[in-house]
Amino acid sequence: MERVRFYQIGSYAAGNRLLDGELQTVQSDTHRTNSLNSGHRACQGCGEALGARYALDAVMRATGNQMVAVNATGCLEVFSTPYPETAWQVPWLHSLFGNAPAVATGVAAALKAKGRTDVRVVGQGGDGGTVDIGLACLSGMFERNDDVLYICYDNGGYMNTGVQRSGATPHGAATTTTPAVGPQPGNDFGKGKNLPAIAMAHRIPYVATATVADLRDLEYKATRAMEFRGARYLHVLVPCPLGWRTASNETVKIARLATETGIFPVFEAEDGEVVAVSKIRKRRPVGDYLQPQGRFAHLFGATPREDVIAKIQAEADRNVRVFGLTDPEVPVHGVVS
Ligand SMILES: Cc1ncc(C[n+]2csc(CCOP(=O)(O)OP(=O)(O)O)c2C)c(N)n1
Ligand code: SF4
Repeated sequence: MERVRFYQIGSYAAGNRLLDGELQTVQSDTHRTNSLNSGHRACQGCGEALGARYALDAVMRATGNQMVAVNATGCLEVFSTPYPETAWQVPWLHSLFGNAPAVATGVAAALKAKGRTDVRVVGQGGDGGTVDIGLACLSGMFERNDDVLYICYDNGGYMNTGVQRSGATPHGAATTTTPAVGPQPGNDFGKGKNLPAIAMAHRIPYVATATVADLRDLEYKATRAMEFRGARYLHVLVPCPLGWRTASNETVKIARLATETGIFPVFEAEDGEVVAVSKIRKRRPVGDYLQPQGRFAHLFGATPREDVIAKIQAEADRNVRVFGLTDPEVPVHGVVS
């Protein structure tokens, strides 16, 4: 007898239709935009493709389909728009690698000048485009409090051009520019940027983090962001099977391990202050997250690098302490189980 298969587990797409309309997820709506349509050329299991579709579909619903997206150069742009084709079913622009926040600002300004404040603007890009080359434009967008939601899809490297290190590459990870050689293999400790913290320091109305492990939470945060006017920032952890050297069917599992270990804190902040965090119900050691990833394989060889793993554990411990990820006193938004 053939085993019954349950498709879309965890996507809240099918069974969710039984709920009241108000409570239904965006993906359960058969009339949703499907902003990033099938036929694009992302790798199998690409977290960025998954995250972008959920985020933009949610924005489309929140705005009554009145939205323009501006994309930085990177995988999301390249795999979705091989000329003359496009997988986007929303108004979408691409200009350069580093100027997406500035172009998004310009689109918002033009819409305002035309009196079209009903049309909302989303800027988006990978972590290289956002935390490195695009940071000046993004900081300006934050400082001016321009009416744009900017979404960073963080896969921890410049994946489109061959897995080079970015300012968001995790410490100890091997990339093509931080190889696993020498006494301190992989990406240097003590370097890099925490962009959600930088965004919060601008005291913009809304900053949030999310992962593709909790797609309902991602939909919620994209929707919530559209309730604010002014600059908003959403930082989404999106595993990349190619660059992380993970199995393509483990993208969601790996993202979940990032949250369960405390490596990636999931929270919301308003006007620079944390207002909600996703709690970790059962905490796991960072090794559970690191070991399935080829980019950390050098830490688990014949002589495991316990010293490096301990440093990464200390970073996770700090996140848990700073965000109160296991502390019942800190306000709860969701639960990471
Ligand atoms: C000014 C400029 N420098 C370099 C490039 C080449 N380039 C295109 S995409 C890319 C990497 C994008 O990385 P990231 O923003 O992290 O997005 P990902 O591909 O990882 O999603 C680079 C370096 C470019 N297009 N423009
Ligand atoms: S390289 Fe990574 S980010 Fe790019 S399409 Fe493949 S899985 Fe997605």
